[in-house]
Amino acid sequence: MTHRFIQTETAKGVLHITLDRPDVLNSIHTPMAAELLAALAEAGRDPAVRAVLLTGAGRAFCAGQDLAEAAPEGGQALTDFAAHVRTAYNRLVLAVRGLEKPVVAAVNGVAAGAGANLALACDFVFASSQASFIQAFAKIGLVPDTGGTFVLPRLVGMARATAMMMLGEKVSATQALELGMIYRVREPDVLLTEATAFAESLATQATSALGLTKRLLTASAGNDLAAQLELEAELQGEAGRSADYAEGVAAFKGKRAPTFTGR
Ligand code: T3D
Repeated sequence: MTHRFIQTETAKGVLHITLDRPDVLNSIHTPMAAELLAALAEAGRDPAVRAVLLTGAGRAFCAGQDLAEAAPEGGQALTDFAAHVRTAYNRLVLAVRGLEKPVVAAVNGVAAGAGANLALACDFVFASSQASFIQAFAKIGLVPDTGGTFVLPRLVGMARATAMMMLGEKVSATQALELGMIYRVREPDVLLTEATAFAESLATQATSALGLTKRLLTASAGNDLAAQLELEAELQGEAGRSADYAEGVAAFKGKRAPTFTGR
């Protein structure tokens, strides 16, 4: 599939998605959101894809909503933000969280507004030591979206999330790591290589079990203990019927490394 505003390539089981509007710091407009949604849907359908790596072209990861689309000079502004958020950002977050394959973000530079929260929706966030995270919404009179008010308090606690979201201050990659917002910080020259190697390694693991694990972790936010225990039992039943479970146990007994197929 050809795209105009993202690049995609599959190699070694990893779908690489690069947000590709570097002149506007990969800010998201409607056509880019549609391409990203289509790529994530395809990742779910394609058994050859066993992990996804999301990054940005140029010096930024993503500056959030394209403000030239939202409020164009002399043009037609977006008037119904609620509808826009529902059709673009809500769907993107649900696509990332609903994709039962690991999604790794390689945050190569600034991640602002919806761009920051898109990164935080991913399963693993690698960030360049030059990267930063900005809950930019309050600075332009908007509220946080793209799942930020759900994810960020769970990652860093309510007090810090409130400060980030009400003050809109820049959080460096190092601070983000210390606060438990992200998984790894790497120097800019090795970020993509290391995040790619990590995603390729994930793509050799028991993909269906990782996908079910993701479903459990996502569900845990809304379940009570009894419901979560029941879901664990149900999904363990599913995992126990997988080819990867049979292979994992055979490999353990044979004292060899497993060769998982993802099924
Ligand atoms: O619409 C709805 O449905 C509501 C949903 C909203 C979701 C959201 O994401 S709201 C938040 C939107 N994003 C922002 O408010 C961030 C705006 N950008 C910035 O604050 C800064 O650009 C950054 C802190 C991210 C980076 O600063 P800096 O100094 O490194 O770069 P810069 O010079 O500001 O930007 C470089 C270029 O990118 C510049 O264009 P130019 O002057 O070279 O032609 C700038 O206008 C452009 N750019 C940056 N961010 C955006 C953008 N263009 C359009 N939309 C952007 N979000």
